[in-house]
Amino acid sequence: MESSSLLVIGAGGLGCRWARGAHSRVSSESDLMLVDADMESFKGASYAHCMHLDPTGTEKGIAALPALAAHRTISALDEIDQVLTNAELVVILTGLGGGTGTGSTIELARASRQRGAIVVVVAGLPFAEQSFRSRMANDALPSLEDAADICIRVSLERLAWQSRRRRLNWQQGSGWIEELVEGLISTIGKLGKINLDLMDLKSIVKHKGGATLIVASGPLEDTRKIVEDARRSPLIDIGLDGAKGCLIQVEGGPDMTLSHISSMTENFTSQFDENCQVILGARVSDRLIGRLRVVAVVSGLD
Ligand SMILES: Nc1nc2c(ncn2[C@@H]2O[C@H](COP(=O)(O)OP(=O)(O)OP(=O)(O)O)[C@@H](O)[C@H]2O)c(=O)[nH]1
Ligand SMILES: [Mg+2]
Repeated sequence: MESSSLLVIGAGGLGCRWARGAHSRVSSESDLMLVDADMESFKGASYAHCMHLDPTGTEKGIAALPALAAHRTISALDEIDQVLTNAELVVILTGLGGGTGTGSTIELARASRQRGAIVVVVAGLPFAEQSFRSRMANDALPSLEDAADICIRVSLERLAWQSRRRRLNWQQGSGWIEELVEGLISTIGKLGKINLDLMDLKSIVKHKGGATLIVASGPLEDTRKIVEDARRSPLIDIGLDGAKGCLIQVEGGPDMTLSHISSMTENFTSQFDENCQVILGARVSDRLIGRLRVVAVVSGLD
């Protein structure tokens, strides 16, 4: 797959921070686009396609005005289109509840999809006590879910809580987001032992209902523990039981055998719908000796 067929987009302040972190892990196989009304987000990112949604050049954001951000995104579509032309998979990261990310993400998702790309949105949801931001986020979610193929909600509260529990600061919680994006892009973008590709992802995302993305890893001999971790997603409280679709990639070192792969897959999918469509891929990576990693897109959730 050509590098330009995979595109990571950050929208708004938090989205750009997440996207830069995620892209740094997959920079050789994907492009990066940053969209914001605040120049701060582009500092030191000359390698990225930067879309500055501010005609005056003086703003620090479009607080509380998603509609204005949407309008400015639409006005910039000619330029954005040049980056989207070859994109087959577009991953958009954003934090909902501000003006820029909330307003532009919907338009970016819509435009990418219209041009034939599969669109995965990772959307951070504000803390419940930020009632104004939460309301703005909730108002945007239905259109966003409609515009994207998969919309993965990430509770910022849960992210912060998980980070504290593991004695990381809030910013380090973004490591999980980076791992999700890296997992997705490396699953789709690289050749594996059993290869997965965009057609597989397309057939999984068409199942109706909620969807989520999961990454977990652990020692080769303890697939049960890895599956337990995978089911307890750090990012959002969502049950996987009864899932109707699952694309799963198992990655391990040269010491991984077919029995590791099948034990992992059987464990992971055991609570899913009996007619669940499971698409399996596997990949060997030298840096994973003694370890296994699972990356999964699970769909058709109630
Ligand atoms: N906990 C926490 N939440 C954050 C942080 N930064 C952003 N957020 C959340 O992420 C959401 C989006 O914030 P930003 O990305 O800064 O907003 P934006 O899209 O740039 O929008 P405007 O600046 O208003 O145009 C907000 O609702 C906040 O709840 C942070 O450092 N910590
Ligand atoms: Mg901002």
